[in-house]
Amino acid sequence: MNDNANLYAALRAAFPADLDATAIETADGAGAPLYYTWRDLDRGSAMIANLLGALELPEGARVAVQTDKSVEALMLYLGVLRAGFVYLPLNTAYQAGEIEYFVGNAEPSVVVCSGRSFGWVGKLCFKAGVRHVFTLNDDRSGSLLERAAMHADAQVPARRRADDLAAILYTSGTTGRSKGAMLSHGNLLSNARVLHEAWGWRGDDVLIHALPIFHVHGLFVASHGALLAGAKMIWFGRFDPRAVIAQLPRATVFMGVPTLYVRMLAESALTREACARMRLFVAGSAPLLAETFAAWRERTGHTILERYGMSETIMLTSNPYRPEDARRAGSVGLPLPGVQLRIRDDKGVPLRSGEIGGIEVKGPNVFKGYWRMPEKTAEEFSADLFFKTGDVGKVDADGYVTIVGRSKDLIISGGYNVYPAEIESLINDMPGVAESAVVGVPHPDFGEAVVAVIVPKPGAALDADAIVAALKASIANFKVPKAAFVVPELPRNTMGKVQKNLLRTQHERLFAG
Ligand code: MCA
Ligand code: AMP
Repeated sequence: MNDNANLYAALRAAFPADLDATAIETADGAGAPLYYTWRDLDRGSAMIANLLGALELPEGARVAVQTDKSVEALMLYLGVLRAGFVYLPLNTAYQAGEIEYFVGNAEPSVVVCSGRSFGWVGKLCFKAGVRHVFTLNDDRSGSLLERAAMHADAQVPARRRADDLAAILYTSGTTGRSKGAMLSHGNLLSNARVLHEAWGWRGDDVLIHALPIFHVHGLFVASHGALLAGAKMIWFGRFDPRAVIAQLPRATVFMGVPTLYVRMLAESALTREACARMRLFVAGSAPLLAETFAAWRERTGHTILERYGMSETIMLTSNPYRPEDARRAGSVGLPLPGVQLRIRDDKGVPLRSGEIGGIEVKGPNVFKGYWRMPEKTAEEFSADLFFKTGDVGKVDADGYVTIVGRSKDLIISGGYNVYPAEIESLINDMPGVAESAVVGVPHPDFGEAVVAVIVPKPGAALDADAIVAALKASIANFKVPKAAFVVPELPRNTMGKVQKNLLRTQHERLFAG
């Protein structure tokens, strides 16, 4: 069996000897905590794998999942890996238009959604030819578990090669429509092993898991970290700063996007005593402000370890674990072992240390390409097969990487990515709109907030609030502009290109104070 590169086989091999020890303890919800043992994870994921195995799905079938966070949803992920199919997680905020695109593009054989969205998800899936639609709720109900319960609770992980596809994560990459980043079992396992070493994971660690499990940060970095260490997780269905702080005295590791740290700092219960047992706070997915880094150190005595990654690459760089004072505010640290990282200008000329240019990377963690988009894939790799991240940065003489901006037109709000082009095209299609520009401006809670600037057609009277309300009805809530303005025209340069930098400057104090 040891030549099976199925990621689940490696995770399972790391489970502790005592399978009756607690693997996951739930920490929110009205009721008492639930305790899941390692045996529960193994048996639950086996039953789901056996159910999927019995559906006679084609090789490489995609299983798309849009469910609330629950331990059973994690078992579903593990079950898909075990069965050797391809896991496709979807943000719970996505609405019909967004899901329709993903289903049409990925052509999943199985879709799992929550019971409350079955009406519309089921309808669009059956229309698109999806054969199996199951439900899974965060209270252990739904047709997925009912059906899985009829299957055996033991299963041998399907034989997979390191290069075989394990997951597809939709991201907009540098431009255009959402693209499915194809990650292999080998991509995921090699990165998890590197982080295991780099961050000193131990069997007696206790991870507070408070991130969603439909993106790299919560699904791979956090869950794989704990599973591969055989370490316990305290599991939050949703982030609640007070409830998380109440669990800190029992924990050793926490991971969050910067917004989570900002919200915890706003609570007086966050103290040195509360963090006495903690050994590691990790931040990423969006820039951590130097002031948050400093305030956290001041309040808790701990230095946040910032790292940098992407859906296409999983984790790329990390500040040092030891010594703690080698972690730098404003830097994402050093390339992880096995990752080659270079800075080049827009003509492909390599730059020296301290010079600013495009960040390009290569390594066993870098994805296989975009799902069914060979041209897009080719565009985003250099001739010598470095992936062009679309992030702009520099590397200091001592190897520390700093991200100074993005060449891709991307807004990161509370750790979620928003592509201005998507929002602009929806606004531009509304009656009376001539054109629009969507920009990100500083926001104290979300880091960046989405702002729309809209130009009416001659003679049209536009209501900015009505435009925002219409967007709210059709797209994921985190993409909806926090403010919108109707203006007579957009600022343009002599080439006729919209000067978004001027709009950003104009609105940079909108959410200040
Ligand atoms: C919620 N809202 C937001 C966001 N989240 N607005 C802008 N940006 C957001 N991220 C709005 C909703 O639209 C709603 O507005 C109101 O806030 C309350 O919604 P609710 O769902 O209750 O919000 P919340 O529970 O407080 O969520 C905030 C959050 C969440 C906990 C910060 O956004 C979150 O979990 N973010 C983490 C994202 C993440 O895991 N990213 C990792 C990506 P209204 O009331 O007007 O409707 S992986 C990645 O990037 C790479 C690979 C990496 O390096 O890790
Ligand atoms: P995603 O498409 O969700 O994988 O988001 C990846 C992008 O998030 C990267 O290309 C960066 O722009 C950004 N990102 C991730 N981690 C950091 C970080 N620590 N600092 C700044 N930006 C980050």
